[in-house]
Amino acid sequence: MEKTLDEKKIFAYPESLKKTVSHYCPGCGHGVAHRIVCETIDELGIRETTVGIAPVGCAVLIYDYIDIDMLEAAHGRAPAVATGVKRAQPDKTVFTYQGDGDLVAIGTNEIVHAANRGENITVVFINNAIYGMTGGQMAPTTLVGQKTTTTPFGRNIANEGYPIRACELLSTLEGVYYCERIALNNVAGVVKAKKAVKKAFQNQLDKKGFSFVELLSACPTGWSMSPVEALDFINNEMVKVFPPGVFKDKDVAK
Ligand SMILES: Cc1ncc(C[n+]2csc(CCOP(=O)(O)OP(=O)(O)O)c2C)c(N)n1
Ligand code: SF4
Repeated sequence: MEKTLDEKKIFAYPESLKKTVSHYCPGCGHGVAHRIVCETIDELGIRETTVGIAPVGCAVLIYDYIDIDMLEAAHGRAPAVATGVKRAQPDKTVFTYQGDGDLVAIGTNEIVHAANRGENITVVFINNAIYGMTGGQMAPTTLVGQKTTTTPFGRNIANEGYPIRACELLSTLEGVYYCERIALNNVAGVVKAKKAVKKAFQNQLDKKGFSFVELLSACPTGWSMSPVEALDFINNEMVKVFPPGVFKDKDVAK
């Protein structure tokens, strides 16, 4: 049967997303997040002028999946590399794509200072509450009581402290223009995430400043869950600690 116009739009394959097999596990949130970034780049018509900075973590191979210019940064250093690229080539649209181990563990210093400087870059932060790539160790975002390979009895506040909330932390900084968190666990979340990522890129094109989007993302392998259980975990547990919402939007504050 001939597809309707809406169906054609939904099923259209983003030009920027390479047609290749990915290494991500079944049910992993990275694939959905990649597609959201690619649709955004295509819709804004910035494929030839965008530079992405890849993280270290499961998304280290993002440059194999997104058909744009990309650079690889050392673990956690993507905001510093993005700063350099953007300052050297201000006409380029520059974004980082980072996991929670990358962004709020080894790279905490980098993200805080890039945000505080108000760099006109876009950050897509994938919070899956664990170190996925290296075998499911505790991340700063691991929930209290959550079992990981380094907290086999569950994260214990007395030993490991509390989960770090990146949006709450960064939104206190004057340099941040826009900061939003979305749960990537159902269709409504995917639609909201697309809107937020597009806004974060558009802000940069409009020279508004530092824009940050956090996506709560499933890691079924690291969490030892099925893909469906992992989506439920986001819905039932993660959002309690990391509530979705807009933490800062200077457009609205005006
Ligand atoms: C300097 C340095 N330290 C440690 C590592 C090992 N390492 C690779 S990925 C990673 C954690 C990645 O976790 P996250 O950023 O949450 O991404 P995910 O794999 O969950 O998507 C670590 C510690 C490294 N590659 N480089
Ligand atoms: S380990 Fe987790 S984050 Fe990494 S590819 Fe698998 S599901 Fe995705």
